[in-house]
Amino acid sequence: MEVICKAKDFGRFFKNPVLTLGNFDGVHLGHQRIFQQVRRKAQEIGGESIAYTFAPHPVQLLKPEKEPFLLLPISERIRLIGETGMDVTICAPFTQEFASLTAEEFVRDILHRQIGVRQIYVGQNTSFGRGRTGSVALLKELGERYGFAVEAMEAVEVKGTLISSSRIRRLIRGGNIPGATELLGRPPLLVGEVIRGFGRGGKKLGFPTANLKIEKVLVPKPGIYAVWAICGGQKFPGVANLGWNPTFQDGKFSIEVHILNFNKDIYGQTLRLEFVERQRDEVTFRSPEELITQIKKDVEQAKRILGVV
Ligand code: ADP
Ligand code: RBF
Ligand code: MG
Repeated sequence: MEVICKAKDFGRFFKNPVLTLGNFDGVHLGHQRIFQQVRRKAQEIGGESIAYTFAPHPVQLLKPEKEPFLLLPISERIRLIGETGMDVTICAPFTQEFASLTAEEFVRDILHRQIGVRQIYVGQNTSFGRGRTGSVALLKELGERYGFAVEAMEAVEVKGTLISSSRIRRLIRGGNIPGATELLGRPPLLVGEVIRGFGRGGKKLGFPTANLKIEKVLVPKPGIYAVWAICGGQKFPGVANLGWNPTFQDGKFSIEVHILNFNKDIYGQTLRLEFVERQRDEVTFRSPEELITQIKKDVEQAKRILGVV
């Protein structure tokens, strides 16, 4: 997939562009359904399928103090859009200037003049442009003027309830990983760089843990989780701990994973965790020995969950 992030590059010629517009946070099943439709149409008319998105998220620009709520950092959002088979992602820098475009200006200057869009697919309650006044109705009206078609897609339901990023956030905040996975159409994940911790996992406990530094995103409820850890293109079973290590009174929140049957220095590398199931709450043990006994049980339980006995 081609990724276009610089305003000056938006002007490249696109052949019969079929486009969808949105934040696509989570790249969930609803988004995936829209991408599928965009790709199908592009194939039909011999055109290019384009996802048009923005970064940073408007709320991050306008209210940077707000607690993180995004499901994915922008790099993962783009990577997952690529996995759906789209031809192009345009990621517009969401600047004050960009935010000040009215809905009409956005459609005329960007979608029509720059991209030359032929067909647009959006969700029914999509909104865009300054003051979020742009709607499906406005797109349809402008489509007649500028010569593109617009189709509003029905929201996707799973077991009778609508998929939305806010529902998925609630499930992840509550530690309900299977529930979130069902709506995402993929496992919830965290990505980060492996950093140094207190150097205690391997030496003191016999369970080294790769500690992650992540971007500002929503983190699952603190606790112990069965995960798949992806590193250097390989996937390993693991057991992760999201918490404050209260047994040691660090007072510092950490995201760490013990990778099973693994023994390599991976400091500085990028590690991705795919969450599978929450196992328990983090507890304060009276001694490191008691914690070790519990971690051994956690490892066995994680193996059963992941099916790697
Ligand atoms: P730190 O406090 O710096 O995280 P640890 O004692 O927890 O130190 O050791 C973690 C480091 O050990 C990881 O960053 C990784 O480079 C390495 N390592 C070796 N084996 C493993 C394993 N099975 N799981 C996780 N990390 C491992
Ligand atoms: N620390 C705690 O204080 N309480 C826990 O319940 C706890 N559970 C853990 C479970 C697993 C599977 C792992 C890998 C770590 C756990 N830890 C827990 C974190 C542990 O204290 C930490 O890995 C070391 O202190 C090294 O930073
Ligand atoms: Mg560690």
